[in-house]
Amino acid sequence: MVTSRRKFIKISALGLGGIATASSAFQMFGTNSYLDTIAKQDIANKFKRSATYCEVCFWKCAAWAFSDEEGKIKKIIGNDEDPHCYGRLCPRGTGGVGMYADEDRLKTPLIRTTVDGEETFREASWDEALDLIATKFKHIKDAYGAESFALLKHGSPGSHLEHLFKAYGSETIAEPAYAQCRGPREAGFNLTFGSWVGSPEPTDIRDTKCLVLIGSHIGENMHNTQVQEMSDAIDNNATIITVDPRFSTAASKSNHWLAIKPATDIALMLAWMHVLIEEDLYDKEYIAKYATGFNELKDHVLNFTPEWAYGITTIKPEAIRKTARAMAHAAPSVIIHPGRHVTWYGDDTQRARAMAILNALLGSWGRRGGFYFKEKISVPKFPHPKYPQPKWDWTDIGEQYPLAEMGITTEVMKRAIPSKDNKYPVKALMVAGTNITKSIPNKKLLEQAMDALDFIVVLDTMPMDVTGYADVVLPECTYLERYDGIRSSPNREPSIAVRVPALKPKYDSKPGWWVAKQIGERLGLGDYFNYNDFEEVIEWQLSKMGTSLEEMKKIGVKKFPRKSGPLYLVEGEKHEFSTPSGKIELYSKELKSLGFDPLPVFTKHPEPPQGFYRLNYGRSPMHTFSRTANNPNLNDLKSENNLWVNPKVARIIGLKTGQSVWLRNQDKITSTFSIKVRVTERIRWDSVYMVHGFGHNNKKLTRAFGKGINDTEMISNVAIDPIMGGTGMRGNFVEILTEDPHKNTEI
Ligand SMILES: Nc1nc2c(c(=O)[nH]1)N[C@H]1C(S)=C(S)[C@@H](COP(=O)(O)OP(=O)(O)OC[C@H]3O[C@@H](n4cnc5c(=O)[nH]c(N)nc54)[C@H](O)[C@@H]3O)O[C@H]1N2
Ligand SMILES: Nc1nc2c(c(=O)[nH]1)N[C@H]1C(S)=C(S)[C@@H](COP(=O)(O)OP(=O)(O)OC[C@H]3O[C@@H](n4cnc5c(=O)[nH]c(N)nc54)[C@H](O)[C@@H]3O)O[C@H]1N2
Ligand code: SF4
Ligand SMILES: [Mo]
Repeated sequence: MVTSRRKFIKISALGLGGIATASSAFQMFGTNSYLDTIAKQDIANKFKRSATYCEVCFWKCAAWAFSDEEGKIKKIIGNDEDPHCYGRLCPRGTGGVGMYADEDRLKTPLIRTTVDGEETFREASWDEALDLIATKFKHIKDAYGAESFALLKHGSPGSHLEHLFKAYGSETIAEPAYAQCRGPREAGFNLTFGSWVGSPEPTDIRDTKCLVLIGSHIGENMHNTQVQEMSDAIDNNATIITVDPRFSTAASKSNHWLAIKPATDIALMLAWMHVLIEEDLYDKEYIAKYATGFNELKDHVLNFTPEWAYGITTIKPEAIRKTARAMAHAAPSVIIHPGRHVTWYGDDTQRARAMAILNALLGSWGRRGGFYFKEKISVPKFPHPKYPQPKWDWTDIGEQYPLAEMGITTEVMKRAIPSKDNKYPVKALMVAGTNITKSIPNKKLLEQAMDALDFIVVLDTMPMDVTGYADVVLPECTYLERYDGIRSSPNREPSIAVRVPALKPKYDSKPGWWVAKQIGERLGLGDYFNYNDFEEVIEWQLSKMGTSLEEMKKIGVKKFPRKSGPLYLVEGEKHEFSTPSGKIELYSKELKSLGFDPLPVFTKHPEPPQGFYRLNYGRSPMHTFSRTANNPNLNDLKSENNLWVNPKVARIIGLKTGQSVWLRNQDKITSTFSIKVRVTERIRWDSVYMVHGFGHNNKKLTRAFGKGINDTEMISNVAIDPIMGGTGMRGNFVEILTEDPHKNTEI
């Protein structure tokens, strides 16, 4: 279906629910910069400000935390100089203070114990907890080798613990942000352009004339500057094309909404390639100069006509032709957005390849309004002895997946399950800053692994679900109460940002760097932690970078001039891509030699059986994964998720908006909690949709416990990407239960 903005307004008048939220998501950053400035100056005059960068999600916007004389945080505001936020935080960043204020926070170290035959936690001192952890580290090393102690991590605490693990001799390290998130797109773009997309994505949305979002739901996915730049691009009359089975916020802002049948995107993209080539719309000069494998691609897509794709995708041939022409018209200022959470159906690296190839045909990589060449400044390493060489590491664990470039969480967990031929046994686990029971699918695998592990230690700020599996729980203070590593990220121009504590750690919580150092020292690894305070590390690094902590405390963000060359390809100059051929590889000999399709191929994926609906999930603008559900400020804005159900389905089952239902999936897994229905045209009849991150099952999360359904619980069918080991999670089907299946059981 193709919809223009005018038509969209008509549709909303017909009663398509949720439009108010749809448009407001783009306004959540505020639009009146004059008023903003007054408010900012007012606050700046009254309160103490501390430089920080946000940890509510991984966009890491640089911000100022303003506190009063009593040390209370009054407001968190974006740093005007920051290329990650342009002075504006998203609602989650503004609500970050709730992480500090949450009275459910972990307050003291906890150790698992048995009282009257029942397992429970008892409070412990830091010394006792750290001594116990150190004993376990020593035991694992002596009994199995340091490699058998694995680290699953995410975010700032992860990097401190990664240093500890490497010093100790283990690189059995992984994070859900790879195999459950961006891994396939990094593999797909790397194969094609010889470069990862990375974070923040070097999408030149600011100057684009056409933005194509394939499942990428910017506007609900609140990655700050992408939302702001997209909003500007809309104002500048850029063409927005959204391919999504759901009428997303982005779809509501689009000139063309292609309501694709789920799991068929590769077919659509092959047809787009067909049109671009058949109608001679591709960038011939760019392809001749920079690419290889065009003839193979041309032959490959010869029969993939829009008529062929129509039968698969349900998108009309005229709509496919019209959108392909719109892209070509805007080229090279066009972006086929690579997406971010791309582990969908198991052929995800190939879908990413299709996106990369389309960008190449349109000549958008390295062009204004397409993708710019990012640049980052490297932060000097604080001196420490060389890390020991582990006997095996994450690469060996993931050896089955030839193009995995980071650890695969699910493979690490599989290695914890004892079996005769397990060459890489994982015996103990540290979890830092990731709620693996919600972020890694396949609960059965996780539970089996956690049952078998000798020891689990969790470092978190909150009593999240994962803490329930720990032997020792360590309370980290929030990002507002600690120093962390310097944020250096790739962007149009390199920049750095610092995080300085705005407040003293509340309760008996401690920073991640301190925890790593304390464990390290107990293991005789003091040389790797040759400082008293992390402040010293940052101070030393900043001095090497030509600035100082004093200066950074005042400015928060510092930009550096580009050194790597221009932002875009230069007319008439040669450019070598970091691929084996030095060119953009439309046809991948590397994939071919590894036994994979050298060009993307459409494969049919299973469809929901009778009475079942495909489980679709995504983001809420007010929340980040499972980490904010209990945040008092954000919980106030949205306290539970809803199940989006098409009116046709609602009619068949007899559902009404607001009614509570339970779900059961294809493997007979029943949801622990219920969810309230939202009947809406915005979702196709073959799917249901919910926001990820709700349905918490730890009662200690007093606001979030039992609110809504945890999508991860319903994801037991995982389609593994054979190229890089990503876990495709969108092939799960649920039936909707109107009666409480737990009526006679206690949860
Ligand atoms: N079913 C399903 N699974 C998914 C996704 C999905 O949409 N649906 N999304 C996937 C994606 S894209 C990603 S990137 C991953 C994200 O997965 P995770 O990184 O696991 O994200 P969260 O669920 O937010 O868990 C973060 C944990 O860190 C804790 N935390 C927050 N701040 C701090 C801190 O400062 N210090 C410490 N020590 N801990 C802190 C939180 O309390 C929480 O327990 O999940 C993936 N898994
Ligand atoms: N507010 C907020 N923003 C966030 C986050 C957050 O937790 N909260 N997390 C951040 C992170 S780490 C990530 S990785 C990103 C993830 O965000 P994105 O990369 O933008 O999105 P995805 O989760 O891949 O996709 C969600 C969209 O895909 C659609 N979809 C489902 N199936 C299909 C299909 O078969 N084909 C197509 N074309 N579309 C389909 C869904 O309807 C939904 O609109 O968000 C980031 N931004
Ligand atoms: S996008 Fe929002 S939550 Fe993420 S870092 Fe920026 S302000 Fe924080
Ligand atoms: Mo992600």
